[in-house]
Amino acid sequence: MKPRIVQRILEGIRDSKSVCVVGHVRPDGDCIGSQLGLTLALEAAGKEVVCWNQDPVPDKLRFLDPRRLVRAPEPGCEFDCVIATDCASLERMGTVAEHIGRRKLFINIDHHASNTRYGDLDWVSPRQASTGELIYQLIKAAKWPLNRRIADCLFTAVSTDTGSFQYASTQPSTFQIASHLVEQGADLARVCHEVYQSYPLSRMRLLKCVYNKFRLTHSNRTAYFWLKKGDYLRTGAKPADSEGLIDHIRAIDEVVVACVFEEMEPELTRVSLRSKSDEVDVNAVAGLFGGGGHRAAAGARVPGRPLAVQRRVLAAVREALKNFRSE
Ligand SMILES: [Mn+2]
Repeated sequence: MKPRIVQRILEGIRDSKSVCVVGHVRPDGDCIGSQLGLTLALEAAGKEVVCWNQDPVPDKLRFLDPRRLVRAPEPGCEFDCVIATDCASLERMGTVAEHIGRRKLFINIDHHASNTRYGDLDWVSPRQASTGELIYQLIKAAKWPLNRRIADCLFTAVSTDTGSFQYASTQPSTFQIASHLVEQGADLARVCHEVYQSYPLSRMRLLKCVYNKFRLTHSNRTAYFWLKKGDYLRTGAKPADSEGLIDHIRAIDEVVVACVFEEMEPELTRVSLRSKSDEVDVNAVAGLFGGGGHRAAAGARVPGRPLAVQRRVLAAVREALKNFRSE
């Protein structure tokens, strides 16, 4: 059984020759895996496809893109169809949004509850743990062939957005899809090695400074740390190396909410939030600052002086923690 929206998306794709697949800034495994998996599937279905992201593929996901299909956007292009994957809003696309105006159809495929439904066709399914699962369902519904390269991309998407099948968002269907992907030839050992077992030394230096600097507040229910520009300079780490560092403080027993403040500009802070409790919705907290995401993982970019930003965000977290009842 195909949901109506999937049928309409497939009709739109069928009527398109040129397609542009786009994703969000600072792409993660779900974004890159979904973008590339869909791009490869569309290519195999005979479409002219380009795959755009404002930012380059993070080093640890490069193995998914040996042909370097993911490129920076170019001006002056025209498309029959643009498909956004894992992108909660137009703003999340960054500069890509400026170059996709000339299109006939705009399709939005995503699993963020905060999605602003900016497409002509919006398939937003917050129940799914990853956008990769939606792309898998689309490929299956279309009966496009699913080769091992596509399987690698989609497995990476599912695996990374579920924290290796650990987050509460993981459903029985998540395992079923992952199982099909392994059947289709997804190289589990390769994916897990590249994604989880090979970090640059610079990231470990950054982690060292996280362990030195993290703070606890709200009776140890909130843990947070700052990443300043100087931390990157000193350690030689890249912004992509900060991915997942938050899990190290999230993992502290007493902690319910983990928070990372990252200096983007002197008066612009990127805030990442994680919640370990169903009762504490960090998507709502991020929403107060113009951001969004999921109940358990969300973020925002907040203007203002760093310490003022920290004070406001931690105050909002404290409010959200009032819903938390420890047993
Ligand atoms: Mn995602």
